[in-house]
Amino acid sequence: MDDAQSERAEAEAEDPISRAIAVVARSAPEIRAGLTGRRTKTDDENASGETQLAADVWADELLESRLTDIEGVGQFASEEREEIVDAGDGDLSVAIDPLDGSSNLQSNNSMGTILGVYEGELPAKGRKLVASAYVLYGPITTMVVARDGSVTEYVVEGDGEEDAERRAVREDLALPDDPTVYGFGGRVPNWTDRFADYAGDVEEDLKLRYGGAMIGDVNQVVTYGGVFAYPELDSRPEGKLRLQFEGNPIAYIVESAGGASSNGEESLLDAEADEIHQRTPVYVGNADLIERLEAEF
Ligand code: P6P
Repeated sequence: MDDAQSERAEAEAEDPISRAIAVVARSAPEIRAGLTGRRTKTDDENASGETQLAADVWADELLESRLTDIEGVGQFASEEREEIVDAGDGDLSVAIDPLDGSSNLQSNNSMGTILGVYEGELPAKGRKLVASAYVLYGPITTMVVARDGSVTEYVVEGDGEEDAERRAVREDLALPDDPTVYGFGGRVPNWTDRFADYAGDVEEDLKLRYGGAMIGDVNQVVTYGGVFAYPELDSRPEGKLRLQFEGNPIAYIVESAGGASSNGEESLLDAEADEIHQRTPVYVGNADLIERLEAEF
């Protein structure tokens, strides 16, 4: 590590937000390396009633121990845990989805880790985010970080044993002006009429890209432009995804990259946060596609 790198590392060591991001980056190759032997289902369910894989529990425990160790972090919350963890008297709260899309592990498809760093206590509105990031376990491991209005994509390299190296490959990342892809979750027969109408219009113009893990699908939108939705459903008007762990951090990234987000009425970042595991419809992507949705809802 040269002098500049060591100075940066020291600076990061001081700043708790940078340290939280660095912890997730450093842990990514280890999580990736640890997936192979942890594809089995446990007998337990998470707070959202989803069966946990061994990998969910393991990634959650790994990140909990490292993130709560950061001076300045006062609370830790995870999609995989019922309760918020008290981490001391820090002013920051970290909310994670340790292994988003873990059901894709069985089919060996992409998955992710999501991090939201909030000012103050949880549950919190998305406007309280001071940084957010996602790791994408795809053919390679990448990490997209939003902070101070700017988005950077890194390639994360490491064998899970050594400290990971993070190399910026796209800076000031912005959604392309011309959208080309869409990905809509939920079963079509369960879509509300108004979402089905919107989807019908979008499908005429864009190409379907839906892989069943939000991070893989959102990264398609961030890369090629378009829209991702896990919409309101007739059977589940509140949708499936969690505001604190998925909706807010992803909305923060997409809006920082020049896109827009919505819960059908307003930016996800303005949605009231009443309960740590509350669900929300999620619509993120190019601003004109989100404006069209809100105009039709
Ligand atoms: P479905 C994964 O379980 C997840 O939380 C998101 O990553 C993903 O977008 C969605 O659920 C997939 O849900 O109903 O298509 O399996």
